[in-house]
Amino acid sequence: MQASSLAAVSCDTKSATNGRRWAVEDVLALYDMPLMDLIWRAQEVHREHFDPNAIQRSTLLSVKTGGCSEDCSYCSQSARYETDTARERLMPLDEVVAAAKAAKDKGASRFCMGAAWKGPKDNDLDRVLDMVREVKALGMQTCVTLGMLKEGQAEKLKEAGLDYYNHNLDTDKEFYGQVIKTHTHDDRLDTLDQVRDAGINVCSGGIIGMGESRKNRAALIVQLANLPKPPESVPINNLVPIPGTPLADNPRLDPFEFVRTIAAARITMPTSWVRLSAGRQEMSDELQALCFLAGANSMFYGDFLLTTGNPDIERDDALFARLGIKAV
Ligand code: SAM
Ligand code: DTB
Ligand code: SF4
Repeated sequence: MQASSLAAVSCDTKSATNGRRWAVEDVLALYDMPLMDLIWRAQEVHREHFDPNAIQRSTLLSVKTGGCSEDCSYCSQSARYETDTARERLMPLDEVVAAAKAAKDKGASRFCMGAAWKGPKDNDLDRVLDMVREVKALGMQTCVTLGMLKEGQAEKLKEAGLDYYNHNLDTDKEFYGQVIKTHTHDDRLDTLDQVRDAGINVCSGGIIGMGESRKNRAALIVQLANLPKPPESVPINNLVPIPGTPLADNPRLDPFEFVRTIAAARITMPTSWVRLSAGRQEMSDELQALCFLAGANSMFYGDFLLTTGNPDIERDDALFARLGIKAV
């Protein structure tokens, strides 16, 4: 490795294993590296732990859409903003299972069911448990994102066969209150503890491009990497601007800053799957390839995310073929 521009960064690749505590300054130093050096460093870490030509694919389904009590400034599903997203009840089980089967047939290995709740009521959770059992029975990995959990709910999800619970920290604790006022960063951490204690894999990441500073982005990465155990899966979402929400007209982030964030996640969480998440539809194939080079090795696969679009399957399949990437 050419040491010159890398020397300023205090940890070396070999010691960047899970268990290390990161400081915001360490991660800011990663962000400050020349992009080519940063990507090289991320590649080194990536290749130590993963096949660099394999990408995991999850398909998302919004099983309960809109009407959410929370005020997350980016979200199409908050009842507080006038968006184009129509409110829908919890989907019937057979429709969810049919969607999961279709996703499996198209080549997704995990099915992720999302609900626009602050958290699930016990009777709603019972219906989601049936969904988890039936999707698991198809031979797929299961994931749900249902908001904040109450005591005992994570254990029920584990018993039903849940593999992953997605619950993002979303942004730096310092910036959180500027984006969301109806719950706190500590509330999010509390649910992550419950998920971890129940023995479910943790999927937690964030959104960038919401007007946060680079320091806020570095702090988010640090807060994820310094969890007692880093999340097994780390989604990095680029803000999808939703008309009607407070962030609708937010200035777009420099795409290279997105790539840097992926690289920082890869380097600080070497054994985690880093997911190139929302915002892919607006990205060129070349930008996505740069994200994979920076260490992203998982993505959402299917024409829709929750309420917004995702690249269609044909485009993704063609991209994988052009890059020589295999799906896992
Ligand atoms: N209500 C649950 C919660 O907040 O955890 C689950 C659903 S919520 C829509 C899941 C995640 O989607 C959020 O944590 C956020 O990271 C992401 N998300 C929502 N709207 C987004 C947007 N407009 N752009 C990018 N990511 C978004
Ligand atoms: C995650 O981090 N991103 C996904 C999933 N977890 C649930 C959701 C992205 C939502 C993008 C906006 C929408 O489609 O509503
Ligand atoms: Fe509700 Fe989740 Fe959207 Fe926040 S991000 S408004 S909690 S659905």
